[in-house]
Amino acid sequence: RELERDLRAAIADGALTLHYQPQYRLRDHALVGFEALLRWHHPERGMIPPGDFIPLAERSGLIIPLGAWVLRAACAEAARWPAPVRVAVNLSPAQFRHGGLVGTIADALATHGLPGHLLELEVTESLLQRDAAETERLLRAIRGLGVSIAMDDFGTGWSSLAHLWRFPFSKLKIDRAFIRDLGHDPRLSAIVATIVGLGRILGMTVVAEGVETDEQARLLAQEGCDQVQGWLYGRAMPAEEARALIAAQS
Ligand code: G
Ligand code: G
Ligand code: MN
Ligand code: NA
Repeated sequence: RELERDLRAAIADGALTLHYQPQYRLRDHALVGFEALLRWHHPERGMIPPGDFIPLAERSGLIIPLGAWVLRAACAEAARWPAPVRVAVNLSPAQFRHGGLVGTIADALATHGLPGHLLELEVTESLLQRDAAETERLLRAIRGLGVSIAMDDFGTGWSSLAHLWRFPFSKLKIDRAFIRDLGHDPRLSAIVATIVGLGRILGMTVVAEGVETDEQARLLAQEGCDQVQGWLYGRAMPAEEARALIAAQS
């Protein structure tokens, strides 16, 4: 309860910030995007990681104003970047159940003058669990804004291939659970190769998350993975650092 009150205040007084983790194309190491990740600087408890307050925000309904804030802040930032690099924003299923999501996204783009193709939204497999028809309608409306949609944490959730193929995803993000032991168990290389092949057939870009070692990167390149994200390449960083990184590469 107390944390909920604090979170409500944090949204109002700017105690929340976004950090940005870089994403690279594996083929030529071009910087292609950043994933925006929430950070909460709590006055007494210090830095609270999103895993500790996103669930609370989802339960309390605060995810609606919070999610709208994240969309606006990410679009505002990306609109100022010195080169056309895409920003990815995580969405909770609750944001899809609440009316107004498509309008919120359109407003965030329009307000800051960010072209739709420079925004990507990350959703998890749990989104596909309920009311597939309505979810598909919303995803298509979002695509209509030029915005791309990524399936996050792919392979860990309710990964029904029956749904995957007909939803308008442009990207699959292989969950880091698969990447962690890559190189220790050849079956994981086979799983990665299978996801890459699936992505290719469905016309989706495949990204590996949680890449920490050169060996993992080597195996991912060998299996034809398109993009990478992880500590090997860069941690989530404050906005100024992300901007400097883009400027340095362009
Ligand atoms: O930054 P970190 O790896 O601790 O993020 C933990 C989790 O919190 C990730 O799974 C990420 O998807 C989620 N998360 C981070 N920022 C946001 C956000 O703005 N909205 C939502 N819904 N989830 C987020
Ligand atoms: O949206 P998602 O839950 O995938 O958010 C990404 C999370 O993964 C963030 O909390 C981020 O801090 C974390 N992360 C990003 N790169 C790495 C990595 O290379 N290794 C590990 N262990 N965690 C990572
Ligand atoms: Mn994500
Ligand atoms: Na993820």
